[in-house]
Amino acid sequence: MTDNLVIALSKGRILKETLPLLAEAGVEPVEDLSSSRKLIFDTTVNTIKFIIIRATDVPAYVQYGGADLGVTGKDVLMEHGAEGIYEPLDLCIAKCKLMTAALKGEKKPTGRIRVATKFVNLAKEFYAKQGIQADIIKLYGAMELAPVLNLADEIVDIVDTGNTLRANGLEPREAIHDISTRLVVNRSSMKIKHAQIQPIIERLAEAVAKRQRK
Ligand code: PRT
Ligand code: MG
Repeated sequence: MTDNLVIALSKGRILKETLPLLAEAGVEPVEDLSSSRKLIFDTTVNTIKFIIIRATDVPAYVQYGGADLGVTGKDVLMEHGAEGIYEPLDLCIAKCKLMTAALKGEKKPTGRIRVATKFVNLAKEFYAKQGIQADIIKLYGAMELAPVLNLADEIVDIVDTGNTLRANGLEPREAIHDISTRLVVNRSSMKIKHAQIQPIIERLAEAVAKRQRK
């Protein structure tokens, strides 16, 4: 008996880099993802389906078994928590850093600090470890605006080139974590569908290793 496998892919910037790796591992969508409004897609392997969802929703789908496998950022995984989720492979794509940033040249406040971020848990943990009292303000995007309009003293956000920070008069301060995209697997799927999942992990690992050698 063959089981069906659902792989949850993050739409947005990760998707473009994920599809070539999956193609090398032998799984490709049978139709153009970008020109469709569908959320679930057949692939060249008739037992494998892709779902295309927000990066931040991938951990929940994988944790609760809505999807057997998933692809999302380490930032998203750390913020969500790893319960019920196995993380067998670093895909080494969409690399960036989770950092604090503040207005250029601005001194860090001496007492409590106001921090705007969408990474509430990671920010709390970071400032707590430093013994700094932080009031966390949850935002869903455009974190860079918060210090400019004096909503916050610092932000915790993803930084790649640093261009977005600079364009808004901010500067990077402390690096919190190195981030890249990970393959994740539902823990019980890993046991029950091991024979199907293990070869996919291995072929993806090979595709990643090939890239690293280039
Ligand atoms: O859009 P949505 O709310 O669904 O989610 P999202 O914006 O998090 O999705 P998406 O597709 O933009 O990013 C998904 C994942 O890509 C993140 O979770 C990271 O793991 C990874 N990633 C890699 C990045 C970046 N690089 C990145 N540069 N995610 C976001 N950025 C943003 C950053 O937030 C900032 O606004 O790009 C800007 C900074 O880029 P630089 O080059 O100007 O520093
Ligand atoms: Mg986005």
